[in-house]
Amino acid sequence: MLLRTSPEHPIRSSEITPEAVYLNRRHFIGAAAGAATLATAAFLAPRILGRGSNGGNQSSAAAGAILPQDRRFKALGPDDPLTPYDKVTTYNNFYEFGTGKEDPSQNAGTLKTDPWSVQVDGEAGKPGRYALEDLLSPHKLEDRVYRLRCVEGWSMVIPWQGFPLRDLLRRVEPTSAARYVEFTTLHDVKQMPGQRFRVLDWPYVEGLRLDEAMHPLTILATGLYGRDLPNQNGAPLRLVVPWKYGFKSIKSIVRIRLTRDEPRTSWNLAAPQEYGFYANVNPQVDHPRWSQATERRLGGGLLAEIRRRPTLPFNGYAREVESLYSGMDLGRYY
Ligand SMILES: Nc1nc2c(c(=O)[nH]1)N[C@H]1C(S)=C(S)[C@@H](COP(=O)(O)O)O[C@H]1N2
Ligand SMILES: [Mo]
Repeated sequence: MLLRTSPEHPIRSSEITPEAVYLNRRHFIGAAAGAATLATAAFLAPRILGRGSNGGNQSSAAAGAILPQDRRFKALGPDDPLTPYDKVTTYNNFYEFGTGKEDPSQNAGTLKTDPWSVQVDGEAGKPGRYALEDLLSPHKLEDRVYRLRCVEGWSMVIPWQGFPLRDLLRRVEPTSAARYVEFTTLHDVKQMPGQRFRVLDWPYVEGLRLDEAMHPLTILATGLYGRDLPNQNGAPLRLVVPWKYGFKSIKSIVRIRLTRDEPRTSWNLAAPQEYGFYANVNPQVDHPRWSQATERRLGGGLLAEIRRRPTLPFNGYAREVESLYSGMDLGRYY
């Protein structure tokens, strides 16, 4: 997703707050924020879902020990093996923690995911600020194995835990004027040191048309491989839209707003010729600077990584979603 102008590695490790300093600061911030939400927390205590703490440097060895991945989660098919937990959690884009693929796993420990709340508002009958536990408690988490295809040409197959976004949207009762949904990531330079660098206009914002948001494939995810989301993967709550390029799957969401107009989205604002609002995976529409016809599957063994495979229309989910776009010129609405 690099822009022409962005530096390769904007965050040098020397610029990151030493751990002891930020731990202290975090304690202080945590205490203040804690007081404000104490009443809600006490009220919701019986319904809390037992989230663990989400360290950015979760040990993948431990995850393997707890979850023999081949037993619990099935690959999509012989051609679509699961991407191992190690790879899923150490090769990421999350520019709030740096633009290198390994930066998020190394730097995302500063993100504090508990307590967390999400503002749901705009064209909704029941707007409000929901504590995360309150937002999640009515919804049953399901396992969903999805392909995720980055616009940069790599892809993974990931077992997510989450629930359909539409379950939440129905609960907040979209008004008849609602036509789009806008999502916003946390904006806090202290927790997200990459936001000191103007590689994007922070906070990260994404959007969907309401019918895309209501599609049963669109989920809000809280975990992967049966564990809480690691910070680098968008803890505590992220979107997954498997037929669109990865940048639509916005991480660490603090606001969900129903709107009348098409939301302005971060990558579209940064480089409108390169990243459209729709961003449906489409092997026939090239990125202006490279082809989108093939991809490199991560975690399918060395050979699979070297030998590129054809990218499928709508990332392989055409049967399920192409009717959403009937009559639209997908070359124009890229
Ligand atoms: N807030 C935020 N969300 C984000 C990004 C980001 O930089 N910031 N990167 C996006 C991109 S480009 C991709 S490919 C996916 C990567 O998701 P993953 O970490 O689960 O592999 O996250 C998306 N969501
Ligand atoms: Mo991406």
